[in-house]
Amino acid sequence: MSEHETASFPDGFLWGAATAAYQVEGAAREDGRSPSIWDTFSRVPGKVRDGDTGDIAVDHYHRWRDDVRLMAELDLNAYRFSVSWPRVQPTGRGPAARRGLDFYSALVDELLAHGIRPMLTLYHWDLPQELETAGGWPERETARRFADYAHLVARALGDRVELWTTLNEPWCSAFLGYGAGVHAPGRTDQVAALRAAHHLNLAHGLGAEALRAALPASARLSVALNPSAVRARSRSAEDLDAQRRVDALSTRIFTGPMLHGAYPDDLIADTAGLTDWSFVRDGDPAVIKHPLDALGVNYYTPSVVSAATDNRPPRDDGHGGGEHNPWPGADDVAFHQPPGARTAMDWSVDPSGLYDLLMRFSREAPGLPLMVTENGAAFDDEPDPEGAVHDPDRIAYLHGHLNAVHRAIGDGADVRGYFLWSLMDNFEWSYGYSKRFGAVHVDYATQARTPKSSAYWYARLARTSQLLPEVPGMYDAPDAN
Ligand code: PNW
Repeated sequence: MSEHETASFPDGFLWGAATAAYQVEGAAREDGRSPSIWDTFSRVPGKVRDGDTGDIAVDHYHRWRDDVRLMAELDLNAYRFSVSWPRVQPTGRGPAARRGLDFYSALVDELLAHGIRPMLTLYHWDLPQELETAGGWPERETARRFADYAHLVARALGDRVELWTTLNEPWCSAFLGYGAGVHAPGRTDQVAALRAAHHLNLAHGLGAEALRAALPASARLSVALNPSAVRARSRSAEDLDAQRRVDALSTRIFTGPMLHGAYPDDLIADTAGLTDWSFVRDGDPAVIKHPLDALGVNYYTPSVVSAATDNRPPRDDGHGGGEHNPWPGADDVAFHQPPGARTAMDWSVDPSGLYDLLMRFSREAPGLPLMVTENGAAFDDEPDPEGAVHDPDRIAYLHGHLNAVHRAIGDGADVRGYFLWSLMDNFEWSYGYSKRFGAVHVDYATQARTPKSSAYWYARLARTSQLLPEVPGMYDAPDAN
C-alpha cells in the first residue's frame, strides 16, 4: 500500500480530538475551584511567555455546549478531555465539589447526545496546589490522594464514560515539572524528579485499582505516555548507549513497571549516583502493573542523541530550553536537531517515529490495544482577509502521521483510535498562547472559533475513515469536501 492509494481505517476506529482542562477551561476561580500548580507557576515572572495564564484560556467552561456542537459538525466520534482535579476536589482531599462535577456530567451528557464518545483523562498536570505545598509528586501520599480522587470521579461519571485514562504524559509531570523546572511546579531537583516518576507510576496503579472497583466491567482503562522515538546519531557504542539511557529515562521508566512489573535494571544502574531507589517499596511494582485495556501514545517528534564527549554549548533538546537537565544522570548526552521540516515549536516533522513506536508496543505488549492519544503540530496560523484560516502545513503533518498509523495497522499493530492535538488553539503551557496547535482557530480577543482547513480535512476523514492520497490545496475551503 503506497501513499498514492486511499487508505481505509478499521470499522469502529475512534476519530477524535483532544484538549486538557487547564489549557481550555478558564473559569479559574468559579464554582469552588481552587488553584492548581499551574495557576501558581504561571504567576511566577518569566515562567510562561508574556505572563500568560489559564485564568480565561478559551473559556470552554462557559462555551462547552458550542464546542460540542462544533465537534459534531466536524464529524468527530470521540473527544478526549481531562478533568481538573482542583475543580472537583479543591484541596486534593475530602468531599467532591458538586458544581465542579456537574460541569463534567453535563459535558458528558452533551457529548453522548451528539454521538461523541468521551475519553476522560483524570490528570493532565493540574495538581491541586495544596498537595504540592504538602510535598507534591515526590511524596508517596500524593499517589494515595490521586486514587481517592479517581474513585470520586468514577462514582460520578462511571455510568456514562467508558474510556478512562489515569495520567497524561507522566514524563512531563516528573521531569519537566521537578527536574528541568520548565513546567509547574518549577522545581529543579533530579532526585525529586525520579521520586515523582515513581509516585506517578504508583498513582496510576492505585488509581486503576480504584477505577476498577467503582466502574462497570465494560469500562476500559488506559494511560497516555509520551514515549520518545529516540535515535542514536551514529552506530558508535557511545552513541547507542546514549540512546539506551534516554529510552530508559523517557519510556521504560513507565512501561517497565506498568507493562512488566519492574523498573529496568539499566535505569537503576544509570541513576545509582543519584538515588538507591529506596522510595520504591515491596509490592509497588505489582500495583503499578494493574492490567490495562489500552495504551495511549502521544507523539509529536523524534529525538536524536549522541554521547557528549567535548565541552559543548548549553543543551537544547527542545524541552523548553531551560538550564536544568530533564534527564537525571545523563548530563553527558547531547540532543541534536533531527532533519526535516520544522513546526512552530521547532520540532521536526517525522512520521516514522510514530510508526516505530506503535510497532514497538505492539511487539512489546501483544494483545494490548493502542490509541494515538495525541498527535498534531503548531503553526503560525492567522485568518486571511475573508476570515478563513488556511493551514496546509498542518494538513501535511496530519496526513503523514495518519499514513504512518495506517501502515502500522497494516503491519499488525492494533491501533483503535486517533486523537488530534488539539481540537482548538489553547494555552500551550510555558509558551502561553503563542503556539497554536488547534484544528480550530481561536481569536483570543473575542473567543471566536473558526475551523481551519485542517479541521475540514480531518472531518472528511472522520466521516469516511478513508485517508486519500495527498492533493495539495484540495482542502483549502470548507466546500472542498
Ligand atoms: C503535550 N516536551 O505536551 C501535552 O500532553 C499537551 O498538553 C501539549 O499541549 C502538547 O503535547 C503540545 O506540546 C508536551 O517538551 C509538552 O517534550 C512538552 C513536551 C512534550 C509534550
